[in-house]
Amino acid sequence: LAPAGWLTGSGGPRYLQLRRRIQDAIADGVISEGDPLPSEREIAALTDLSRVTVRKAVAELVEAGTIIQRRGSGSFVAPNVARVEQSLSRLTSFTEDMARRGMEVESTFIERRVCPPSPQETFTLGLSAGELVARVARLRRADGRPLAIERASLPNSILPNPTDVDHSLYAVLDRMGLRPVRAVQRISAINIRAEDAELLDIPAGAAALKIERVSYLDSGRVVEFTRSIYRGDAYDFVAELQLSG
Ligand code: 16G
Repeated sequence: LAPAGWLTGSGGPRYLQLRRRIQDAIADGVISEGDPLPSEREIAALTDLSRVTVRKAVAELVEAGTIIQRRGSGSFVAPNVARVEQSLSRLTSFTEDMARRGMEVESTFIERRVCPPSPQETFTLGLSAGELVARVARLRRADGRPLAIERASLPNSILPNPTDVDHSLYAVLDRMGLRPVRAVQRISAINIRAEDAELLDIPAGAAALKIERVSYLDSGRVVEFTRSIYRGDAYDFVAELQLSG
């Protein structure tokens, strides 16, 4: 193993010194995004620190999101992801939001079919007895980076062919004159489950936002019930508040 000069130095409690040196090495570009970190054992050998000290420094960096640990393959410098700032007051689509930022959207379909609704879909979409639901579930990327998983359910009477959704769901609704004009959105914090984490390329259990959107036509009819998982490290939701009076 080549001696890594950036791992040695002095000042303050030992694990904090090590933590700072690793942070400095990242800030200075000595090691960058996606680079593997030497193993705890290697760092201990290189620095003459105990493995307990090394583990403590690394654990703090993992906690801070600077380092990512993948079971079986070690530790890596976390990608320094730019955050997307998203307004909470405009009823726009993912495609429109990303286009406004000059970003290119790609979607991978996870599910796109007509099927019997779950009780929650029947209730939320206000389906009549026997009415089917159209489901469109997608992994959504902007400029190649996976940002969200969106699972949309619509009354089959509104979306007869979910396979019509090849790019933007709202563009399809627009064409049919069924673009929602109002929506209620609920945002909650979650720790992402393993299968969603894998799709979004983040560690299982990482912080994420679960967003439920129920959208309505002018007539009051529900158009969509969408459950989305957004990466916690990629999104800021911003709302403007006004003093009511
Ligand atoms: C947004 C909406 C989602 C909607 C989608 C349509 C949130 C949390 N979700 O991502 O409910 O179905 O846009 O996007 O904002 P599309 O027209 O690009 O398919």
